[in-house]
Amino acid sequence: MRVVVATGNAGKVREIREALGGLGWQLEGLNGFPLPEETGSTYEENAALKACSVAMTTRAVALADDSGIEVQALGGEPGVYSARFGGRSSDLERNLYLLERLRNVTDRRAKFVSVIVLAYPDGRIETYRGELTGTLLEGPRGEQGFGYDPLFVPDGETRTLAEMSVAEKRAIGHRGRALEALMAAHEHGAPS
Ligand code: ITT
Repeated sequence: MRVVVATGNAGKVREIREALGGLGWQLEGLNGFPLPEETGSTYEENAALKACSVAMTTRAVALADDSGIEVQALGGEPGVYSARFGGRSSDLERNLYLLERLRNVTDRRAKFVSVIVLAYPDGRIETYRGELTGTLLEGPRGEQGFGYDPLFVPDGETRTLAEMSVAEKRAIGHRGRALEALMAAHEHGAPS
């Protein structure tokens, strides 16, 4: 099956390609197709907006991810607004802003959420969700991954997500879990 990966985030593309290799799908990039504005208030809504818009414009199956980090001490912020946290425009600036917001805060608990939507040109959609709980460090560690990975140590681990390979992050991570559920549903063809 031909599937357009409807994201402009290179880190997501790497993780999605690595995880779905075994399905034998032909994964294609956006090739200049625009993504719609994320006007939803949930990951599910925003992932569906992105996947449905690309499925309709390309007439192909489209896969989108909407994700974010929810910080306990910030009442769940930034959540669906993680890509625009504090109005900062780069991963580095957002990480510095998050550290600033958490200065002198001892409760460092946080949770990553990833929602994957597969949309078909006929309007059908499938939704898969994965979560990962952990704690936020007081400074970044590691060069791999993207976004808030250098600050986040998953529960039960000593390394940050940015100190793990793509395969290691997939095995325990939020996006890996959502993609795992998608793969289980498609093992013997598309779910009916
Ligand atoms: P697309 O909409 O083009 O897919 P985006 O980066 O704008 O890309 P989102 O709106 O879903 O995607 O924003 C999610 C943000 O949450 C992302 O930019 C990161 O800052 C953060 N994020 C999501 N998943 C992450 C992960 O696995 N590791 C680190 N940060 C992550």
